[in-house]
Amino acid sequence: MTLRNIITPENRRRLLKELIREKGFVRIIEAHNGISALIGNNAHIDVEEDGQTYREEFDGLWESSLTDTASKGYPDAEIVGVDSRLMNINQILDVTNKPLIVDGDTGGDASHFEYMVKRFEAIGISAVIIEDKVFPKRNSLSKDAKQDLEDPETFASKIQRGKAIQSTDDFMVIARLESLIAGHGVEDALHRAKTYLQAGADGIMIHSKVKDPGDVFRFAEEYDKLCKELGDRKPLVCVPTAYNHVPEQELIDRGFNVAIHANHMLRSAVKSMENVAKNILIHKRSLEVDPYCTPVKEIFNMVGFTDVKEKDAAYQKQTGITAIIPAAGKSREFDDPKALLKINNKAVLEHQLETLNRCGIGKTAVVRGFKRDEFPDVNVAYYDNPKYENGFSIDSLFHAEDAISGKFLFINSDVLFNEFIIKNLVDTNLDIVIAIDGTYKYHTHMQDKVLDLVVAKSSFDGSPRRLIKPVDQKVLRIGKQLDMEQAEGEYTGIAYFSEEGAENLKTVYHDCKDTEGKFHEAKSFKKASMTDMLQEMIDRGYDVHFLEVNKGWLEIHNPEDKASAEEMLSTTA
Ligand code: SPV
Ligand code: MG
Repeated sequence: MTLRNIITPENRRRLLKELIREKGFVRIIEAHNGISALIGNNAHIDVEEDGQTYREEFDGLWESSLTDTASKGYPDAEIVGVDSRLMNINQILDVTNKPLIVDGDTGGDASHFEYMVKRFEAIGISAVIIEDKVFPKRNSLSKDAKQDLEDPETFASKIQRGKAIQSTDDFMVIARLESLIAGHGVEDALHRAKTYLQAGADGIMIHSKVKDPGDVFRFAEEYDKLCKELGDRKPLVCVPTAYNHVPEQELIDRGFNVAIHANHMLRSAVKSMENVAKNILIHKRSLEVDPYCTPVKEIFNMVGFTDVKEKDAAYQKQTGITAIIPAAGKSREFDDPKALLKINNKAVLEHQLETLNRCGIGKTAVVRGFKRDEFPDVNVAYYDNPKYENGFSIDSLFHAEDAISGKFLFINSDVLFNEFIIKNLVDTNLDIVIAIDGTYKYHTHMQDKVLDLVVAKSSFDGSPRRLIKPVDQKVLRIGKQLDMEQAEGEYTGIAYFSEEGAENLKTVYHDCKDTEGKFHEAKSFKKASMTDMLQEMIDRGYDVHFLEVNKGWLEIHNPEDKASAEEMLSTTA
């Protein structure tokens, strides 16, 4: 889950203002660490109304000083510093994609606040709320803690200095009035609201610790008049912890734009943890607390462990595969083995290895012959075929028979290919599947070459081509002496064998090894190429599937191909 909630700091920062503007009212849930933030961010319910279904969720998150400090086992009295708060804030930002409002306590003195604004804005926080108490403040919900209010002018100047530091229009500095908390009444709150708005505050939060919302509502009514007088309606924020019997709609009707459910994620977790801890002590085992515990599987899913597992498995699928490249023979067109031809200063073999590495293919075996000593010192298992002139690619492949001990990719030494060809071949999960290209008919530059063509078993059932799956695409005939018009495509020289496919290939090879005379299109079995072997397997009833790729590969057949490969690689580098 965690990698799924992705947003840039810029996009997140502007969301709060946008949501308030669009919706008029936003609902915010407290978070104090990664997991509480994930839960708050992703919580939703589907509501049915008049035959329509719509989704209810929170619009953003509140990083509370009370719950941040309590989650660390500390009192809420500005003892925990900004750096420690930022650790939790960053956890929250890491796993969510909704706007975050941070409880900045008093903001410290004006200089402290300037630094706070700079740091908070930079990481994508949408708003900081600072309260007009004297540093170090005490939590506002306490019945009997001392609550010293800051001089309004001093607090206004702090707001002004903070606003001067921010570099975007998106970040909000919201002034929190503690007049009702300190017992100074609605009039004092209104006077302070006016002073702070005139100093540049982007909104006002009115706080109260009593059950009766009367004063808060009276303030809201007067606030509306004040804003009219000032000619600008800035958002009004409430924290309905003490008066939580008031329904959301009433808060909306009374003119509030933001309601913060300020500590409920931590309080509910604490209650549940206490209950669970006591019950394990009572029952001397944990069975009885199972109903109060989220199943591990759900936690795995919530925090992205399931995704990690799935990606590991997908990667594993590829790391267990060996690529085998027969590169022993001479070529008529070049002085060097094709594997060693330099394409933009790098041998074809090295290009192949880079792509295989990117696909997570763990092992590569290369069969050398001609100019064997010139092969580079790279991370492959080399096998040698000293009598390479007597044989061809199947002969070379079976010089590396040890490497055919599970799933493997057979790759001609003269093809360059993209990752997706390899990944798609492996993903077919088929026993034998070859990559073919159906566009060869349009490639005039290849007309000097005798192509390895593939004729498909006619299984066309009328469905659009793009809907046909590789499992339905079987090869009927493969080789050079086929009719181009009947052919489905050209074999790219890349084939994938599952464990079973590899076993079957070995069985057929050993069965045919002593064949006298011609072997399909080859003069002798020694001279057989992969296409001859595949034809033999098809004739024996094994399925050979094909996957159409149509781009992303290139065979270095002659100097012109080498030149186009150089051009292609230099433009995609
Ligand atoms: C917080 O959540 O830390 C607050 C709100 O500041 S209250 O605890 O109600 O003061
Ligand atoms: Mg607080």
